Amino acid sequence: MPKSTKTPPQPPSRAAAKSASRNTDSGPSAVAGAMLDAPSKKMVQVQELAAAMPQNSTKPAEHGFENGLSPMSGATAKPASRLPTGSTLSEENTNDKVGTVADEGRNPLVNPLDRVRVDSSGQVLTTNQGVRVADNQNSLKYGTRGPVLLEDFILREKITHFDHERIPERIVHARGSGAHGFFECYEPLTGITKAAPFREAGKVTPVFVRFSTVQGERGSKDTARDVRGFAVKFYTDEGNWDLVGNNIPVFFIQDSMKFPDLVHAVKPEPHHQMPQAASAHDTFWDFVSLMPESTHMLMWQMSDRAIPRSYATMQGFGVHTFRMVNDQGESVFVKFHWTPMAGTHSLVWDEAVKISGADPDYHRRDLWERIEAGAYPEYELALQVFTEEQAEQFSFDILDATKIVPEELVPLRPVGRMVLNRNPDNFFAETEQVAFCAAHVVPGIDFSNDPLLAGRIHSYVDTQISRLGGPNFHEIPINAPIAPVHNNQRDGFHRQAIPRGRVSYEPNSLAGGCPFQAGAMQQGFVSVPARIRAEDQQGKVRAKPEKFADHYTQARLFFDSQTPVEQDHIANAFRFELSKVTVPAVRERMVAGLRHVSDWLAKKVATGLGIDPLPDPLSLALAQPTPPEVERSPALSLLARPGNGSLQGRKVALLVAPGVHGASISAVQRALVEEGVVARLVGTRIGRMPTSDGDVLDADASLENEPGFLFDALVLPDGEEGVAALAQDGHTMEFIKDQFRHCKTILAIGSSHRLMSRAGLPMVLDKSYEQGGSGLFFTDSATAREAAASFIDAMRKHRHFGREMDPPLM
Ligand code: HDE
Repeated sequence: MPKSTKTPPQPPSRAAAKSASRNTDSGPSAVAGAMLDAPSKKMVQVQELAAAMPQNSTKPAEHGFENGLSPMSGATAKPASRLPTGSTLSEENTNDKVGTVADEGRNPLVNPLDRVRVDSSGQVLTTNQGVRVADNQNSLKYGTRGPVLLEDFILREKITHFDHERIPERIVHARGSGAHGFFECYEPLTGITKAAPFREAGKVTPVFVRFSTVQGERGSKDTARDVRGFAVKFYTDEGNWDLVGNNIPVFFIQDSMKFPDLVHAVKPEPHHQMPQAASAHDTFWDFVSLMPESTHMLMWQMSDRAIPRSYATMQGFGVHTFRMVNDQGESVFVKFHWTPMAGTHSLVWDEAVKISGADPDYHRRDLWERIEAGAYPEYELALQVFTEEQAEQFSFDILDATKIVPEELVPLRPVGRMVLNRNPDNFFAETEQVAFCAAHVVPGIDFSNDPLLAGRIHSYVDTQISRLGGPNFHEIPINAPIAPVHNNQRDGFHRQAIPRGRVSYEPNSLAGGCPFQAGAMQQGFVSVPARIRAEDQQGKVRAKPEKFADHYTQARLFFDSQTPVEQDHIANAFRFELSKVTVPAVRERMVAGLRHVSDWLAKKVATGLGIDPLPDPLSLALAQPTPPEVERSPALSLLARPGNGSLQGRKVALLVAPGVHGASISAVQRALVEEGVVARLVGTRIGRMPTSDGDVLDADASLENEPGFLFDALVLPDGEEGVAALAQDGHTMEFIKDQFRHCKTILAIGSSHRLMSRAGLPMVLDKSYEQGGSGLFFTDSATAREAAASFIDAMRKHRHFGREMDPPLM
């Protein structure tokens, strides 16, 4: 063999190494040895780090089905020091702005919000550049009466910022309110899921929750008849999990292909932008009456579920079937249910309409005030867990979002509680900028093949890009996870992270392979290799499974499971909504569809709309659906969940005027406050007023500014002079009538029974009402405190529907 003439690379001389280490292009063939100073040390260590990964050792493992089930962790190499992975040697030059060198493995964007919370107490006003503003009253002018100068950078900065203070509102769910809180797990669920929040008993995970309406714009009323969003962001220690649900467990449509159509139909009509925050218009009913799969959802939407009393008294649902996955990779199907500890409690329609005028912020205010008062809204999370094999036996398809899994078929398993105990500091920064996303899942939670869910997995990230101005919305503090974030995504509008180093790709050797893929062993997210049933026909198709064509069985189940009062309310809601429709054919088509739910319902609605004779039922997409497992589910009634009896956060009006009897009204107020009730003295005017027994009461609300329908119950005072003053004020009569009409608990002390008669209550003299069976109580001043106890107990029933009349007599 001929002797090689090639000379092995020689380490450079000290001078050559020093020189080479200062270049950013080209370089010598060998860099070992001569470590004189930081640049040459860095050059040497970069070479060592790169050499430690001579090839992409995990490349072969990227192939094959098995790897898909359990991907490998990425290869890493440890640098000799922090030098080779840094962007710049000048990082040691710190100052007040750049701060210090990044701590190893740190990403402060995922730290608590403290780092961005601002408190201006005792601080001087500045511009956005931190320049102190000497005069915040005047623009810069040429003389006191001269023209304003373009040079006024302070004015221009202020106005420019103001010009851009609004961002596009959410296309749906624009109107909403949020709160921080926590989720606490009752017991480890590791048998079914490895998801971080369910790993151990007592484990606490921070959450941010946003409740919303769907149809109305950002400034619209809270008490519209509408579905409520119930979106929970869990900041788990393994990443953010968003359970973006609603307060109704089913949806209008079965495939995301129809979502833009649904939303276009329900939103204000495009030509005149009316009506705001209402589904009671032509295009909505035209669409849904042509989409029989929406019938089940319509039953819920026409029920009192769609007009909750408070966010604290409504249920929440994940809607779709999801999967849970354990450490062994075994998966089960799961449905998520939130149940309010305070019980479910709704408004009645007449009340909702009036509230929307007097207090469009009714739910927002209620949520805020409850939290400020320490009456924290609390919900229990329960799961319905079932296997793929069980699901295949069900009479309905679990991938169909217009179907529930009845509790009688798969019981609820309580797994934890959520408490909302912290109001945001800033509505815009937190509630408006929070970006929920149905695609945000963590290891242990996975999707089913629900075709509605699939569209959502795409939609939410996409919408944030235009709403929040680019792809970096995850860095907005409210959206940033508490779990570490390290990846090679870079740049884009409003980027905040300042990544150290020059590596923004993977595989790499120049950052020692970091950040490296976690693989299955280090809690990386691995999708469940969802099974496709052998008997299902394979191939790409645009079609629905057969059971999706059963449009009415569960609509019937829901309707038949309601109490008579609730059935009446549903019929009345259909009547109201359809009466607003201007096209008779649309009304008739809807009534024809209702015939498949209940002929009683169809007839009642038709009568209310003057439709006679009853139209023939619509033709069926599936003539003989599989018989259902369950035909009645009492759990579907709102009245089935009275809650823990707590009255915290409920509002009671105690009417006052100069000359009322002070001691008795104060005694009742004390009893109410002890229950956590917000008991307000509502006067003929606000302010102090003398009582007949020599005391002074201070009314903090007036009959004018807080009308009767804003309160959950009413107390009328004793005292001749005071009662006479109240009787002179027409507001008092409206107050009493609304309280009566809305079936609320009323306590009349002493001579105030005269106010009830004057208001025209028909049954005041009927002794049976004295028993409190209908929530009306009469007492003397001397026994007011004892009567308060019965009054409070009756309030726990929320309402006394025995008094309800349609149409109302007054
Ligand atoms: Fe949404 N939905 N949605 N949705 N949704 C949005 O995301 C969408 C659906 C729900 O408080 C949008 O950030 C599609 C069902 C809530 O910020 C958007 C489809 C359920 C919220 C979007 C659905 C929901 C949204 C608008 C059919 C109950 C408010 C702004 C495939 C399980 C979250 C935004 C918050 C918001 C798309 C259907 C719940 C456009 C395409 C079903 C609670 O991405």
